[in-house]
Order: sequence, then structure tokens, then C-alpha cells
Amino acid sequence: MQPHYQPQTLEAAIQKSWAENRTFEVKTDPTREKFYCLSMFPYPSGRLHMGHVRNYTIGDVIARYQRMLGKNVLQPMGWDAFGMPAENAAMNHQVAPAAWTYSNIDYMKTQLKALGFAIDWSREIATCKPDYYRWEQWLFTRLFEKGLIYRKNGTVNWDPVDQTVLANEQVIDGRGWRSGALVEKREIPMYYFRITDYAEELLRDLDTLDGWPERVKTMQRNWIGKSRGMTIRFALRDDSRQGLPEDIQNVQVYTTRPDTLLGATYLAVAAEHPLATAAAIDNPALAAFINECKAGSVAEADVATMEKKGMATGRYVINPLSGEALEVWVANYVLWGYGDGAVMAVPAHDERDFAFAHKYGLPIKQVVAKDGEHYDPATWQEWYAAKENTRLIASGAFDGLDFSQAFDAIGTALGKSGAGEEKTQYRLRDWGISRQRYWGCPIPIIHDAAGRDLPVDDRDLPVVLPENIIPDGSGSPLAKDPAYYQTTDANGQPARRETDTMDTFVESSWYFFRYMSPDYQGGMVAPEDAAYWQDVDQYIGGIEHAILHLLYARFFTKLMRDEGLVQVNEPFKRLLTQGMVLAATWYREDTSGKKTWYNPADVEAQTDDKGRVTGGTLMADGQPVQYGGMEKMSKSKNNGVDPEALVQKYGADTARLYTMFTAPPESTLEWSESGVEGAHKYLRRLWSYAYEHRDALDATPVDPAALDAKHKTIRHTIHSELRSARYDYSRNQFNTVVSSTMKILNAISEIDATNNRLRYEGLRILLLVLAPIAPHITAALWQELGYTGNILDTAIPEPDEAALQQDSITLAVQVNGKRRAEISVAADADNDIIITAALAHPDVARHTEGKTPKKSIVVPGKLVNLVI
Ligand code: ANZ
Repeated sequence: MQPHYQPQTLEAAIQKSWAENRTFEVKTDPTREKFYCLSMFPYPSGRLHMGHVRNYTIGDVIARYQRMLGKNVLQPMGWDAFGMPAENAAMNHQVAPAAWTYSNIDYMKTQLKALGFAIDWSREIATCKPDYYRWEQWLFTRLFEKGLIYRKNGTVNWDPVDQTVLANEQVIDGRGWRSGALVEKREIPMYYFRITDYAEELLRDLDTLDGWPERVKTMQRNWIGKSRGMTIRFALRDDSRQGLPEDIQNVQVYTTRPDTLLGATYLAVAAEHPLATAAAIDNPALAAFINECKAGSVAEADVATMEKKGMATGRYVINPLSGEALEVWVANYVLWGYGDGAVMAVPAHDERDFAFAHKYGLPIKQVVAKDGEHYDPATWQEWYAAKENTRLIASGAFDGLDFSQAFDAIGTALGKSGAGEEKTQYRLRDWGISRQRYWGCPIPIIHDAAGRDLPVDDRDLPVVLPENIIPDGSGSPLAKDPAYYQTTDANGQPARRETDTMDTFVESSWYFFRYMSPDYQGGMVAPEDAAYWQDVDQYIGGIEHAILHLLYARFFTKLMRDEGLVQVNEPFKRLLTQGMVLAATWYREDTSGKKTWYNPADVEAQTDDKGRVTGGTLMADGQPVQYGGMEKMSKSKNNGVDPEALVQKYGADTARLYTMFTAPPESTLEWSESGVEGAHKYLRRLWSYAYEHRDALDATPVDPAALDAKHKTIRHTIHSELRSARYDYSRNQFNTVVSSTMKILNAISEIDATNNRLRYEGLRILLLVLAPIAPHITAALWQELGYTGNILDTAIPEPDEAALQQDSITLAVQVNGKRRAEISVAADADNDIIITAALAHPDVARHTEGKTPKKSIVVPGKLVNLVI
């Protein structure tokens, strides 16, 4: 054993032995309880960042802990390997996306290995490999035949200079990122997954996910956005029909507030609405306005914040309840893709309509009132949109009704006249997966000469993506490569292969099933493996994936279940979303206001006695730099800490211990170099302690009766910290697990030279508790205790109940009924001893003034009352 802790050599040796012994490779084994622990797989960007380290350490601690509980633990890793950064890198460095991706994977894999994660590397997958995406294409063809995937026109961002489709993130302030040209919208055919068929189930099953954070479930619920409302038809006034096609007799709207029908003062339709189109034929100003609306962003976030604009059509509809005429407007805040692309506008009770009515001087008519509230049409107030504790006014026969009574009564009235009916809607849209990009999974469709879309036959799968192309940024290279797109149909007739690729969210929607049988050649996942591993017991990842990734993965699980491929309804039993990693930011500002950011590693920070930052100097020149606060580690603020440098300097165990100790997994973590040093010091201390006592340790079981009071207390500390650590593991609270191990080290450091059995017991417990967090040092010291096996195959013991028993108890002492002192006595002390101890306490003696009590009452376990 080395006298000093040398993590670099020690960790390399331990990692080598894990690899040689295939320590983390697992098999389907129905005789054993399984635990599937999964961290979201990384995009192979080139290097690990601290967010990865935190994410994967949390997962690894859970995986190792579960293994110590005796379970068959699967912890796989792979690469979310398709995506745009590879194409951008390809253009910048003239290297094919495949080569760039594979070399990044190699590099990041060595980085992950250096961190000592308990990963079954034999199951590694990369989604850009044909043996992975082959099965995705296979499923695609099945779903296409079932109608769960269909083709329709969708809107894309078109760069007229580069002649290419742009992803949303390539549109910056309405212009193409490379060309700077104003982006246009284009309609092109795309493929859609019919996720809306599963909207209700996706919503309902959220209630079964007890192990998910409430806020993630809320985000999913809002995204699915179920609403109960009504479809209402407003007939066109006779004089407004002219020039309109016969089939446009009315304008249909979707509303969640039929109770406000008598407060509607105009109708608003989307620019794409047929009524807008018809009204624009002889109205050039309206036609121009419609074109302007169509060019704007389709993103909902933009629609919510953009300036509301509209134009009247000069056409009128009739309110089916009152017979009143309402003018129809075209408005940019009405979405064509939602509901009926038309709204009945109630400015008094809808904030968007309110803003619009103010802008264009349209009437505002209050129909909902709330006790104790005053309605002022000049300024919007939150309660105007309220549905609780409200009643109708200015609505004739409906006056006085609350929201749900009014919903029903107006619904009945409209039902009778055939002008409306109840309707439940979802905000969720079908999932458009076509991307006009090269580095993605090819869509397995061919278009035959008759214009039909035919799924590629199983025999011809996979449709392999050529890996040697370097894109030039002007549209998809696949669409320019006849060798790729020229093909033949089943009858040998010429056909054209689809050249779009799939959204990369498709690959990440089922990778967790592929890990169960990564080499299976007969399908997506082997039935016996799917039956055994079932679902992920613990999933760990960032909150940024709370909506789309998790929703699509849940959707795919249901699709695969309905194909008979898996048996579970949901993929992830428990979900942990880890907090962000923050670090200090430092900058200097030049005279033009431009900031230069300095890495915290290059800055010496000054702090006051409370640890607050008061300033800093750049080490390179000794001159001051400004403190910019704690921010998420990022390239733009140059405040990232490089995990590789960290591991090289301190070792993986320090990096892991520090990230686990500094904050509970779900909280933000504020990086501090001195904290890292503290973590390292602790491990060094542990090592030295073990080294110093290595020869004296005695594995003979402790005889608790033979311990003196001091060592009884030490043993009590060891076992009560063991008890808290086990509890903290069970609730994923690893920071306090670490502090328990620190308290154990402090306690066993007090042991006398003669108590080497207790020392052994304490050190053994410490190593077992710390093993999931700092696996290398604990594995090495485990051998020093004389064990030859893997520490992970030993359970963390239960605390010894006897050691947890308090040997002494505390009693309150009263003199003439007044509390004067507290005494500590042996738990089994008799009354004479207790009374003698009470009388001997100085605060008691002061009040008894040396007199013998007339009466002494001992209430067992509670108090002593001395009557003088
Ligand atoms: C009248 C009304 C009065 C409304 C009121 C709200 C408050 P959710 O809950 O998201 O389903 N709406 C309907 N279709 C729309 C479209 N294509 N574009 C923009 N807005 C649309 O929202 C339903 C409400 O959103 C509907 O209820 C409608 O406005 C609006 F005091 O109708 B409401």
C-alpha cells in the first residue's frame, strides 16, 4: 500500500481490473431482481462538460447502490449521434459528419471511462449506425401501413439565397444564419406521426407516474393541453355571402368560454382561413395584409408576444344566440393550425382580444361579473378572465348563472338550434418528423412513377445513409445525389427514394429498449429481454428534456406496445432531473462596452469573512476583473470547468465526491475550487488513516459489552450515521451521505490504539457507504481490509440496533416544581443513583441549599422532582 493517496495510478489500475473482469456486464436473468438505471445519452459534441459529469455521476451512484442491494443492475451508455452540429462541423473543417461523429465518440468514451462509471460497455449503441436505425425504419414502415404515420403539407423556413430549408435554430432574427437573407415560409410535403391519437392516454397515464417530479408532469399536461369547450357556428349575414363558395355558409369557431357568447363583439379568423382568402379577392389591401401574416413566425411563443395586428373584411356573421351582427376580422394572433382557425372575440374577458379591441377601437362588452370587483374597460385585470365565483350579466335569460351552469345552458340552447356542440380539444399537434437534412436517419419511403408513397420492403432495409459526404450548406446533399435517390419499385419500375431524414428525436425515443438487446438481429428488442428488463427504473437527465424527449419516448413506448414488441405502458418509472452546474463569471469591459470573459481558473477571487465575493484579479496580469455573478457554465461566459483537467489534477473520485457533496442532485450546484480541494483533502485523509492503521486492524467482531463509555459513543455515532446514510440513499440525497461518511471518519479517528476491532468495523462501514460515490479509493482500501471480492457485491449493512440504543438518558430536575437543571445518567440507573446525581448538580445544589429533600419523585425516563 502506498503511504500517500495517488488517485491517478490507483484509478487506472482499478478501471483496468473492472474492464478485465467485465464487472459491469449484465445478462437477462429472470432468477434475479433487475434494476435498470439510465442516464440520458449524450450528443457526441466532442468533449464532456460538467453537466454530463454531474448527470452521469448521479446515475452511477444510484446504479452502484442498487447493485449493493443485490440487484442485477443494467447501466448502459450510447450516443445520440445524428444531428445538425455534425453538418456544421463538416462544413467548417471539411470532414464528413460520420468521421467527425465517430472520432468524438472515441474521445468522449475515454473521458467517460476515466470517470469510472459502472457502465456495461458491451451494450454501447450509436444511433447513426445502420444496425440501430434499421429497426427504426422497420417500425416506420409498420406505422405507415397502419396510418399512424401520414404525409401532408407542412410549413418550413426557406432560405431563398442558399436555396435550403432551415431549422428553427438556424433562423436568427428572421434571417438565415449563413446567408443573412430574409427567411420565407414554404409549404412542402412532410411525414407526421399521429401522436394526437395517443393524446388522451399520454395525459391519463401521467397519473400513474408516481416517481416523476410534479413539475415535469405539469409541463407535459400543459403541452398536451386538453380543454373542454364548444364548437359554435356563426352564419354569414346574407349580404356577406357574395363571392364566396357555396360551401362557406358560416364561420365555425372553437371556444372554451361559451358562457361569454353574448360578450362577443367581433370574429377573428387566421390569415389562411378560406373566408379571408375569399374576402381578399377584390381587396388588395387585405390581400397584402394576409401575405404579411403568412410570412411571420409560426412559433407559438412568437405569436403570444408579437404585436397584434388585424384588418376588417367588411363581411358580417350573426351571433346564433342574440341575432346580433359581428364583423369578421383577419388577425395575426389567430393560428390556422389550432381549433378551427377562427375565434369569437370577447374583448371584455380575453386578454388578446382586449388588446386588439383597444388598438382598433372595437366595442368591449362585459358579460361576466365577480362579487367585490369593479370592471374598468380601460385597463385589463387578471380576474376579467376568471371562471371561478363569477356570474353572468347582460346576458338576458342567462343572467346570474355561474360558469358551469352557463356552459351547460348556452350549450343546450345552441344544441337546439344546431348552431353548436360540445368539443374536447388538445393543444398537442401531430409530430412532423421530416427534416431536409443529410445527417439523419433516412425515411424509408420510395415515390413511384404514379406518385404513390411506398414503404421500403423489409428485405431492402436498412436504407443506408452514405457516410462519406461533406455537405456544402446549400440544401440536402441526398437530394442532389442520384446514386442515392434513384431506385426502382417492386415491379422494377424507376422510382425516387425519399431524401428527407428523420427528426433526431425519433432515435432517442426508443434507445432505452435497444440497450436491452443491442445486438439482436430479429427486431427492435428481443422478446425475452424486453420481458425481463421491462422499463427503466430510474431515469436521470436535464429538465430541458421535460417536454419533448420524454413525451416522444412515452409515445414510442405505447406504439411499440401496440405492435406487441414490449409489454409496458410507460418507459420510465422514476425520473430525476438534475440541477444546473453554475460557476462564477469574470469579465472586463472595454470603452465600447464590449465584454471579455475570463475563466474562473485564471482568476484569483477575493471574498469577505462571510465568503461573499468582493472582487478578483486576473492571475496573468495581476489587474482587477469584474465579478459577473454565478451563471450556468457555458462557452459564452467562459466559465466552464473542464472535467478532463479536473480528473487529471485530482482524480475521478474527487470529481465525483465533490459533485455529489456540494448539492442535492436536483438543486443547482455552485462550483468552487476550494470545495474541490476540500473534497480531495477528505479522500487523502481517509487514505492516510487507512495506511496508518493498516497493520493494527482486527477483523474479529466487536464485543459491545467490552467497550468503555467513550468507545460506546463512537460506535453509536458510526451506526447512527450508517442509518442516516441508508435513508439518504433511498431518497437520492447523496450530499448528506457524504457528510455521514465524514462524521464516521471523525469518530473512528478518536479510537484508542487498543480498540482495533471497532476501528475495523467503523472503517468497513465507511468504505461500504462511500463505495457508490468514490468507487476507486473504496475498492482499493477494501482490499487492504483483506477482502478479495468486489466491494459492490457486499451489502451496506443494517445498523446494529444495540449500538443505536442510547446508553445514557437525560432527565430534567425540578426543585419544588421548578425546572432547574438536566442530568445525564445511565439508562438502567436506579432511583438512588438518579437522586444522588440530581442533588450533586451545581444548579440544583444552589436551590436545595444543602437540605435533604422531604420527598423525591422520579418519573422514569422524564424527570426528577425534589421537594425541599
Ligand atoms: C372565446 C373566449 C372568451 C375565449 C374568453 C377565451 C376567453 P385553449 O384553452 O388553449 O384550448 N382560440 C381558439 N382557436 C384559436 C386559434 N386558432 N388561434 C388563437 N386562439 C384561438 O384555448 C381556447 C381559446 O383560445 C378559445 O376560447 C379561443 O378564445 C381561443 F373570455 O373563445 B376563446
